[in-house]
This record gives sequence, C-alpha cells and structure tokens, in this order.
Amino acid sequence: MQTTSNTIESQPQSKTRRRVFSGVQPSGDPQLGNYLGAFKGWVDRQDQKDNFFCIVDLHAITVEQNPEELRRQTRELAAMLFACGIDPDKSTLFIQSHVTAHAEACWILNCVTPIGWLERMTQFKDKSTGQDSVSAGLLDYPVLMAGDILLYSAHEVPVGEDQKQHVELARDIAQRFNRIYNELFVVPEPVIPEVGGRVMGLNDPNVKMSKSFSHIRGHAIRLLDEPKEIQRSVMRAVTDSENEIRFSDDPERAGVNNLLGMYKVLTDQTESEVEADFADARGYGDLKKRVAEIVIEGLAPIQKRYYELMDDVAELDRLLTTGADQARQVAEPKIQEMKQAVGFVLPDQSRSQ
Ligand code: ATP
Ligand code: LTN
Repeated sequence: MQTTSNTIESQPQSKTRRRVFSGVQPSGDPQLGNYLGAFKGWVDRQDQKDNFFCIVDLHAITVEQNPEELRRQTRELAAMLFACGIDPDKSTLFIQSHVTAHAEACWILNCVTPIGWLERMTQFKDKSTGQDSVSAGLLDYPVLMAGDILLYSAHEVPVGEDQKQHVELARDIAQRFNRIYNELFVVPEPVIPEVGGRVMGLNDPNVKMSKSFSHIRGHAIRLLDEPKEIQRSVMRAVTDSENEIRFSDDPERAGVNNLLGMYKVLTDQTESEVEADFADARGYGDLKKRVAEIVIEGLAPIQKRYYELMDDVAELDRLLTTGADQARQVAEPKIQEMKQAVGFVLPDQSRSQ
C-alpha cells in the first residue's frame, strides 16, 4: 500500500481505523446480492472502520433513467441502507451529486486516463453490447468511480466480485497520477467477501443477480419482496438433477451452491456447519424451503425499519444533508490539492467568505 506523508497531513483520518469507501447505484430495486455482497459487510465492519458510503446518482445516469423514478429510488435506497444497519453516528452516508468535487475529480482524472484502459472494462463491454447508442458517460463510469474513492483517500473498497476490475483501475489511475504529478493519492484495495461476493440469479445460476434484472420474474430476491414472493422465487430456483446438498465448485451444481452460499452468509456459519444443518434434509425441496425461511427471517426486521424510515422523508433528507456536509469536509480539501497539483490557479481564499 502506498501512502504518502502529503496524503496523511492533508486528509485527517482516524488514527487507528482504516478508511473505507463504497458506493451503490440508485437504479432498480435493491436485491439480495447487494445485501450479501456489499451492504451486510459494510454494516458488520462499521465499528472497526472510518466509513463513507455513497449513493452514486451520477453513475446511475450513465444509462437512461426516468427522472422522477431516479429521485424516488435515491431516497428509497437511502432508507434501505439505514434500514440494513448503516448508523449515521458511525458512518457517513451521502448522495454523490450533493458533493460537486466528485464530478470535478472525474474530469481531472479523465485527463490522465488512457481510453484503452476504459474500453477493456468488462462492465462497459457487457452494458454497451447490442445497444444502438452508448453514452460517453458509460465509458467514463470507472473514472468517476476512481474519483469517488481517491477523493476520500480510502484504503479499502468493499464491493462484490463484479466491481473488482473497477477498483483495480482506480489503483492504476492513482499510481499514474502520483507518478505524473505529486504523490497525492492513497492506492486503494478491493475487499471482496469470500461468500456472498457473487450471488447468482435464481432463474440462471450462471448470471449475477442484479438490480437491473430484478423485474424479471424469478431472477432476484428484492429486499422488499413479501414472504410469499420470496418463497415462490426460491422454490422455483434452478438447481440440478442430483440430490446431494453440499458446497461444490462444479458449474453444473451452481444453483445449489448459490442457495447454500446465501444460507451460509445469513446464518453466519461455516460450510461444514451449513452442510450439517442439511444432513437430515430430504432433497432440494427441503433445502429450498429452509433457505426461503432464513431469507424471510433475515429480511423481516430490515423491511420493518425501511417502512418506518420512509414514513418521515423530511428526517431522511436531513440525515442525507448532514452526510453530504461531512463528506465535503474530506472531499473539498482533496479536490483543492488535485487542482493545485495539476497547475490550476486556486481562487483567492481571502476574498471568499
Ligand atoms: P446494476 O444491475 O444496476 O448494475 P447491481 O445490482 O449490480 O446493479 P450495483 O449498484 O451495481 O448493483 O452494486 C452495489 C453493490 O452490490 C456493489 O458492491 C456490487 O458489487 C454488489 N453486488 C451487486 N450484485 C451483486 C451480486 N449478485 N452478488 C454480490 N454482490 C453484488
Ligand atoms: N460501480 C459501483 C458503484 C460505485 C462504487 C464507487 C463502489 C460507484 N462509485 C466507489 C465502490 C467505490 C457498483 O457497484 N456498480
């Protein structure tokens, strides 16, 4: 890990806790993969870390969005993150567009990022293939993400497996900027959960469960799904023709592995403990029934808190305004350092009030 004295002085961080930054897009309905691959880990570790979590609306508009829906989904996602356990006394949760330094950082970093690095990104290839028209923003998505991370001098970036390549690109961009200008950035590390890092679709265990597909029946478990719906989706999950309930790397058995993985993370058990739980199970029907029960049980308190929070939108907005104020305290000095480093004349501070 590369940390410079310059960085440490200019970015006051907790002396003992490592800084964490992560983000989530307010597009579509949050699903179980988001919770197991990201939110749960953010919440479980928030006491040990110095945390910044961001609802990335600038990223969301890289593909077409309905403005009213985006506004609604942004507040809903904030409520969902608090409901999952993000504690405003321990973590800073804010909306990306509230802190203008993110867009500014993206521009400056664009100018040190070769286009070839962006064209290689798998997410860009996946999201652009077959589209009639692709926005420049979609190609630039990972640079905006690098800006998010680097502005906060984050050491750790907890994300699902699908985002690892983007965090690696953020490392490359940080190192390139540090080499060209002065050593300004902490080089971040991706932190991927061992299990839960890649929750697969119930209808197709070879495809990652994703918010964007959550409208497809039987694909995802949405965090707000009612117990009946959850039960229906899990009972219909694609498995295989065998009958053995154990973890396995065999792609043919990806469906069962996926169900066991969900159960493992939600019950906080080891693989052998999970397998022991199913020693008396009679086939995949039993497995699915118990997985559905655990998911329903795990989501019930989250859903309850979510609806309470959504009852008081003014309070939710107030929490987000405070979050943005706290985020600005870190991001603003950093963007000034970036501007200084690349040779901009900084505005005369003595004249601003
Ligand atoms: P979209 O379909 O819009 O890309 P998404 O469901 O993939 O949405 P993001 O907002 O891109 O969700 O991701 C939020 C966080 O959830 C990221 O850390 C991402 O890695 C994680 N995540 C998303 N889907 C999964 C999954 N199926 N398994 C594990 N982690 C996931
Ligand atoms: N691309 C991420 C969301 C994201 C993010 C970030 C994650 C935007 N900026 C910074 C970690 C750090 C995704 O999950 N799709």
